[in-house]
Amino acid sequence: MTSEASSVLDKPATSPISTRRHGDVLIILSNNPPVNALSAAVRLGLVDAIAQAEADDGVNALVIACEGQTFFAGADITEFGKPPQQPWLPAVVDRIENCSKPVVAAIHGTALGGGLEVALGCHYRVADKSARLGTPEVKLGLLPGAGGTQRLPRVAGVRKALEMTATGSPIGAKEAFDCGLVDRIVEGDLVPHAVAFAEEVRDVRPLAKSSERQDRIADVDPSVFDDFRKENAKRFRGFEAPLRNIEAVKIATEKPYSEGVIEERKLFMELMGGEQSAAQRYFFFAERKANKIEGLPENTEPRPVRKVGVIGAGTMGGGISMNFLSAGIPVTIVEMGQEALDRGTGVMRRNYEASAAKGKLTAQQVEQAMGYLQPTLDFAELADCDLIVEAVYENMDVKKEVFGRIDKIARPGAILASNTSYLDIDEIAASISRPEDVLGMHFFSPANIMKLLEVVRGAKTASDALLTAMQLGKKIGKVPVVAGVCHGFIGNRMLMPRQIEATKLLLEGASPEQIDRVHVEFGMPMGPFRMADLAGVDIGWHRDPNRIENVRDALCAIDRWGQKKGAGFYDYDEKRRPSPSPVVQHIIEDFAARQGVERREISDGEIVERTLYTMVNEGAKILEEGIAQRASDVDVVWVYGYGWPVYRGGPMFWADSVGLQTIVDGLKRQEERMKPDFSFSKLLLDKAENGESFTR
Ligand code: 3H9
Repeated sequence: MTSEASSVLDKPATSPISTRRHGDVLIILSNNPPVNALSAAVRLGLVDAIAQAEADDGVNALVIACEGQTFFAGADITEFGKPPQQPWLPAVVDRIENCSKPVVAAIHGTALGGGLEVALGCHYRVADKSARLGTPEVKLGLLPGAGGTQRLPRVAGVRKALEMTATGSPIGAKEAFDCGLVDRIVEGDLVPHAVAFAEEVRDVRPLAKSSERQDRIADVDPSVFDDFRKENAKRFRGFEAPLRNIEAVKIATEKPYSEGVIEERKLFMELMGGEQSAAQRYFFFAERKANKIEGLPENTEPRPVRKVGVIGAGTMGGGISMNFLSAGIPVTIVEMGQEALDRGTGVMRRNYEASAAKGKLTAQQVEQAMGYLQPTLDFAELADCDLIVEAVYENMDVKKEVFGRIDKIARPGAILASNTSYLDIDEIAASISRPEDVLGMHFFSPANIMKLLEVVRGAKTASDALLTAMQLGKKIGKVPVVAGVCHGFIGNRMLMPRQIEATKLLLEGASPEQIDRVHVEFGMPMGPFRMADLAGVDIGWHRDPNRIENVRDALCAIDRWGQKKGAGFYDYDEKRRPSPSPVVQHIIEDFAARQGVERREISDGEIVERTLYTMVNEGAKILEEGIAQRASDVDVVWVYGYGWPVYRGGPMFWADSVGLQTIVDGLKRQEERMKPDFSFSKLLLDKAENGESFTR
């Protein structure tokens, strides 16, 4: 290995790695904020420190620990795709494992990915009781590529290694201890505990090398791999990386370590070079970028939010409240009548209890969350709230009336938010005396579960109000994205062209099943018609069964309101399984005949062009108009709000993969059929013509 030579040549002036002695234990400390990613300088420093320990007869054991918020959170993702820099992480981990003196990892925060692999290279692992350990590479479309797929099953067992690598979910210190991944859990000052542990094991030989262990991988029933794949088939649908992780762990049980790591590397490089990992790595940074507000004046400070008011205890109001309650923020929830209030709070309690039944919460946590809730019929009780979220009926007059009431009650400086999905925030703001305090907080249903939060910035929204809503969103576990004011903001606005074209395609000859299948094969959780049935075909219906202007009206008029009625675009059996409906087919054909639409065979390709390419076009308009701050924000909205497959990055990243000229060509092919509903985004045309892209 050339690393020792390069350590002399390339050593940075200030290394993130430092060492200090405690008796005969050498403590190697990393300080590479924010997350101690294993960048080149860290890797180099580690190798040098190991060499220093080997050369020093006064050192009998080593501790590797990190300063700051966390143990190594993985390889440095910003280095991916750039020319590799020596020493490579796999070699660093091998160097640690082959150290002739015992090495103890002292883990706090999160030991993730390459960080866990470093810990697995150590001969022992001591963890703080709040530490979390995991291999999230799969979420980047990768697998642990520094020996992790081969060492982890040898240390933690095959089943645990499968779960950790293929799902990417981290485990807590206790679970890690129970499966053998951690040797000791400690509380309080971590490094002194790790040093004490190192002193205990300094003379133990042979050294416990993870790569040499056989006990956990011997006699493994080979059916475990297929079973695991089947159990998780739905979760892994469309993704390449989970399957490669399973394959790599299986190899660990079939081949010697030295061969296993070669296979692991091959699989890692294949994934790294693939489009899915590129999309997932892009998305990792897109999600983090979304939290950054463009043009925010320097020194903007968030307003304190100690108490939240929610108006409306319906499905949305209840779900919204739960987010704050779960984060320990008291909520005053207001309703018009006692019955609606009781029903709403009852649903919230039942939702919490259902989570407790699944083991996600303790009974005590349920009571604690519900204890933060103050239900009331009295609007005046909102007076001491720092943020008030309105979640009433989606109608401008109703919203204005509610805002008018809040205006009279809310304390000065309180942020006044509307949960509207479509309506004009500026119009609402203009109707009260303090437009600077008004913004949109558009939660997605079910609001206690869906991660997306569109924070809508009105023309007069104060910077500090916007910052507060964004930070609060993060605090309650959401992924907040800034959106400008327009009909439907980012997400729902892009849904509209899809819906218009999907409905037209029905009349022209496609079936709901065909259109839905194309979307599911693309990777969406469901197609537009299954989604309509789930959400309710009657949403937004004018409620007049004699006024039939489109297929949707016709379905509503005969009570086909979707899953809740057992019939919508599909028929549903008692287990809510859908089947094609001859009635619907008849309605569609009847409408086509009445409107003189000639029916023909529709290709899957046309469906993609008319429903997905049009979304890209709308996304481009959204960018052009400044409704979204950046293309990657559009992608974050669609991945978190509508289940766009993350392995395709989001609509704008996907458009770049397809090629913008190809998108434009496809739209031109369909332009005549889509008129008058369709018009081109100038930004899309310009970018395509200049060979540019949205996200790369
Ligand atoms: C790997 O290890 C491959 C190996 O198996 C094989 C190699 C051969 N690199 O999330 P936050 C940045 S793959 C570079 O907001 P939190 C992040 O972009 C890696 N940068 O903080 C952000 O920057 P900015 C496997 C990284 O407290 C800042 O740190 N590991 C990395 O909410 C703060 O991040 C993972 O996938 C990184 N690895 O959460 C773990 N990680 O401030 C990924 C973070 O400029 N990381 N940054 O926007 C995480 O899951 C979370 O960051 C963590 C902290 C839980 C650690």
